[in-house]
Amino acid sequence: MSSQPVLFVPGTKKSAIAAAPANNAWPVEDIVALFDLPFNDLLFRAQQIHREHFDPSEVELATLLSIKTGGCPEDCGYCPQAARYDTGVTAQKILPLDTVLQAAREAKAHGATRFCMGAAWREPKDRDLEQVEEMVREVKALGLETCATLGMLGAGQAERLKDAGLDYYNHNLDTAPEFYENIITTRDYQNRIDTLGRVRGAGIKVCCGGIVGMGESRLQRAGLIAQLANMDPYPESVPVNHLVQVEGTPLHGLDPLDPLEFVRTIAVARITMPTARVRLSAGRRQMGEAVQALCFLAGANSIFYGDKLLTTGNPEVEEDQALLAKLGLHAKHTLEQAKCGD
Ligand code: SAM
Ligand code: DTB
Ligand code: SF4
Repeated sequence: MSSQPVLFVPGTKKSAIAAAPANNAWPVEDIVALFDLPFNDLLFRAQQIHREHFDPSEVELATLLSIKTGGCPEDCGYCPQAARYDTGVTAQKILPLDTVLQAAREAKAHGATRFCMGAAWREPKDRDLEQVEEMVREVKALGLETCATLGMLGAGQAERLKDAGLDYYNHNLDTAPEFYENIITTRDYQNRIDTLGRVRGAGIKVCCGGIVGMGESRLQRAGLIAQLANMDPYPESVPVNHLVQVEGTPLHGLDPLDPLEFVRTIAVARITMPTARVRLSAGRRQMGEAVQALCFLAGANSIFYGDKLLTTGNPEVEEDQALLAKLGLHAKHTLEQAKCGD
C-alpha cells in the first residue's frame, strides 16, 4: 500500500489528520473523524489521494443488465425485485444468450469497458450457473471486462465463474453490521462475508460496497466503510449506492439523505481505499449534475452507464456523455485501445 500524506488541517482532530496505519486497519473512530472534517478539507484530502493513484479525469463506464429480473425470495428492504413487495416488477425468466450479447455489443459501442450481469437470486442453482458461464465467456470474447452479481455463492461456484473468464463479482455488504438486521433478515452478514471469501479465493476481483440513505446514522455509514476498508485486501471496486426509493418497498418514504453527506461518503471511501475504483452507483438520476460533479471531485471514478440500472432508471447515455464533456472527464479506454497504447 502506498504511503498517504499527513496533512495539517487546523482545528481538526489529530486522528483525522494522521496517515492511515501501515496495515490499512481503519478503526471506526478514525473513519468518523474523516466524516467530521470540514467539507473542503475532506474533499481536498480525497482529491489528493485520488491523484496519487489515478488519472483524475478518467471515469470507468460500466453497463448493467438484469439477466434475471424479479421474483426474488429475499426480503432486502430496499429492493424492488423482492417477490414479497408489491412494486410492479414482474418476475421473468433468465434472458437468452443472444439478448445479453446484443446488450453487451451496444454497451461497448457506447464506450463501456465493463459489463455487469445481475440476477435476482438468493443464490444461483448449478443449472443457472451454466447459462451464466456461457454469457461470461461470450461477453469476455467481445473485449469487455465481465462482472456478475448473482447472490450468495456455494462451494465451487466461484471457481466455475473464474474459469469462464469472470473478472469481478459484485456482492455488497450493504450497510454496517449493527444496522443490517433493520434491512434484511433472510440472510446474515456472515453469509455475505463467506461469499466474498469464495470470490477472493477463486482469484476473482471483488466488487463490494453498500447503500447509503437507508435511515442509518453517520456512525453506521462509517461502520460500513470500516468493514470494507479493513478487508485484507480491500475490494478492487467499491459501489456506493444512494438508495433509490421504490414504492412498495419498506424503505419507501424515508427522509432523503443530505446530498453533501453522500459526497462525504464517497470521499471517505476514496481516502480509506486509495487504489479501489469508487463507483458512483444507484441514485445518479435523482442527484443532479452538481452533486455528481462533487462526487467526482471526492474521488468517484466509475459509473453505471446506460439508461437503466437493473429495474430503475439511470441518466440517458447522451446526458452522461454531455456531463463528462462539461466536466472535462474522459472514459477509461477499452482493452483494445489500452493494448494499442491509444
Ligand atoms: N440478488 C443479488 C444480490 O442481492 O446480491 C444481486 C442483485 S442486487 C439487486 C445488487 C445490489 O443492488 C444490492 O446488493 C444493493 O446494494 C443494490 N440495490 C438494490 N436495490 C437498490 C435500491 N433500490 N437502491 C440502491 N441500491 C440498490
Ligand atoms: C450495485 O452495487 N449497484 C447496482 C449493481 N451493484 C448491481 C444495482 C443497483 C440497483 C438499483 C435498483 C434497481 O435498478 O433495481
Ligand atoms: Fe433479491 Fe438481491 Fe433484491 Fe435482495 S437485493 S431482494 S437478494 S435481488
